Amino acid sequence: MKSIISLERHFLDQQRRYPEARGDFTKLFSELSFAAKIVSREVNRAGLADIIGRAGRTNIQGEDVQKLDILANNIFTQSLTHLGLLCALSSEEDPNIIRVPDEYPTGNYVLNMDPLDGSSNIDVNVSIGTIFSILRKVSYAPRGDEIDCIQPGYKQVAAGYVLYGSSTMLVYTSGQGVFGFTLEPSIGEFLLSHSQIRIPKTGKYYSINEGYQNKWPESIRNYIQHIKLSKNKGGRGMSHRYIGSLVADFHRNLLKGGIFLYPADSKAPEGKLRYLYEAAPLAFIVEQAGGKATDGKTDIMKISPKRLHQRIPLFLGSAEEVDILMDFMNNKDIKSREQQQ
Ligand code: AHM
Ligand code: MG
Repeated sequence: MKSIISLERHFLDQQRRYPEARGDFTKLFSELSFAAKIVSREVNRAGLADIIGRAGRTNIQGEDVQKLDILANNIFTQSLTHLGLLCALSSEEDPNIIRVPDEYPTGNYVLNMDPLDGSSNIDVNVSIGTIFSILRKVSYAPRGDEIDCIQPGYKQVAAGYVLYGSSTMLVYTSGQGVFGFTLEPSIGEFLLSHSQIRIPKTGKYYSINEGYQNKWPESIRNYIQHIKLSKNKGGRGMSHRYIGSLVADFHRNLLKGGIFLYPADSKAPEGKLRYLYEAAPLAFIVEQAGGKATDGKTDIMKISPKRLHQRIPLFLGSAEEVDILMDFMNNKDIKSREQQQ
């Protein structure tokens, strides 16, 4: 019989392989996954909010009902700050870093997160996700400083996401490949379902908001036109898939192959997505899976962010698809590349 590996057992196994490991990640991921299970339950019950009361109102028990993204922020923050492993964290929901309160011990890590990404999909029962990035503390401030959170992607020690989809999945990397766990609701455990995920070198899906076509730079317009008409994918060109939830679009492309694009455009000259808790963690994962991530000029992992909520153009996915995009962005001779293929 194939052995069933829980998230906890996976981390204990990993811990045994590295004698210097102190079990920090075992504890941190155990708490992260606990918070994810609670958020997953709340996301699954979200439709009932219409019946029992919505945000800003009280529910049937007279308790305040919080908006799901605020609720997710509180659940993750409260679960992660008491462990003694973090000194601070940052969140899309908070303008400043959140220091671990005085009553709890501090640790040597910080965590950046988007507690519930895909805000336009929250109220309509469409897949959404949580994204997180873990870094080592670099300041001398006992309870952390902004500079602990604002670090380049290559400094991440682990990153991951939780996808609240047809099932709930937790996918992570700590630089030893990418592992995916699926929540088995009947026993309430995340079980290893995807070991050492590799993104296909090429793929047939491209994900971009086509509604902004008129605002794209010319290189992106030409690229999208090219991949629609390209004869390379069995003569059919690439297929468009766009959910509007980064985690869901990324996850599909990770497993099936493809490319995700959120360029800078005339409406959002810096791009829309945030470096620290959207671009960098997904770049770490896609690179560990054999893919690539860029802002159009520089590898996402090599960029040094300057601000907590900095936005950035983001292109990531299968290595060969990102290479073709880069040829368009660098005005390379596309025809000669196609002839070589
Ligand atoms: P959010 O952090 O407000 O949820 O915005 C991020 C989301 C991503 O999940 C998604 O890729 C993108 O915004 C979709 O944006 P758009 O509606 O402009 O296509
Ligand atoms: Mg977001």
